[in-house]
Amino acid sequence: MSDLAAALDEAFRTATPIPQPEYGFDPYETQRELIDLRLARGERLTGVKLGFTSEGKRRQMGVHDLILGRLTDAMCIGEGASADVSGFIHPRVEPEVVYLVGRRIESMADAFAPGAVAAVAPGIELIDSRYQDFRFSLDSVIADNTSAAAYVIGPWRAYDPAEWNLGVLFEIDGRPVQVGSTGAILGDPRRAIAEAARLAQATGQVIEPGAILLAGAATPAEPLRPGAHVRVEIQRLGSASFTAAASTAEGT
Ligand code: OOG
Ligand code: MG
Repeated sequence: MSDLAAALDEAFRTATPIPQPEYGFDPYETQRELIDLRLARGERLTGVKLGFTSEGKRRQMGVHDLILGRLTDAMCIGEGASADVSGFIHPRVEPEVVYLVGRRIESMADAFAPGAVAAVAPGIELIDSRYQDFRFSLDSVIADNTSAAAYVIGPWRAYDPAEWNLGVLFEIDGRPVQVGSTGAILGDPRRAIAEAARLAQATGQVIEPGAILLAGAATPAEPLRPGAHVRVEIQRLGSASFTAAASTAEGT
């Protein structure tokens, strides 16, 4: 295993950020090693996530290309739940569209086949860079499993491809903090499954039926403070929310 994968895993487990590496690592290979460490501890893969699909996110983080990360069951926060966030370093939250993958995706052709997407839900992603100051290059954030930390999925609905450009309202403590539209995702979020297929194929992954796909935030991310109530509402799709339980380490 590479030194970088071991260092990122340690940063995750101890909530202690590390300086970002500059060169000498294979981004997707390091990500795979990092996830293998989690699978070896008993976690199970639940799906994949795209990153930097919207201009708002690319501008916020100073990057220019799409990235693919892996999700596990340990990252899932129940809809409406109160989640302990004391184990995160500098968490941020962002609104996501979540797709339920309906068939095995190994190639771009699979992504265009009928039934590739079975259902859709509103979601929230919690990202937490394992690098100091939440700063990274495209390669270093890929190695860090694209900052994936946790996710919430709201109620599933049958997938209707005609409903693709929908309003997004993102609220913290009942106040709107970001407003956008799902059309900001790749210019059309229906492209997400094909982009995920392309990146999965390029990095030697297969997306299994039943996997979830986070299509990438439609707006920039917001810092997550302990105690915050976070909610996303997507037109026609409904809402998802969770509450960040106050950090026990601070005794609050
Ligand atoms: C990387 C993850 C990007 C998205 O939805 O664009 C991402 C980061 O911003 O730290 O999840
Ligand atoms: Mg995201």
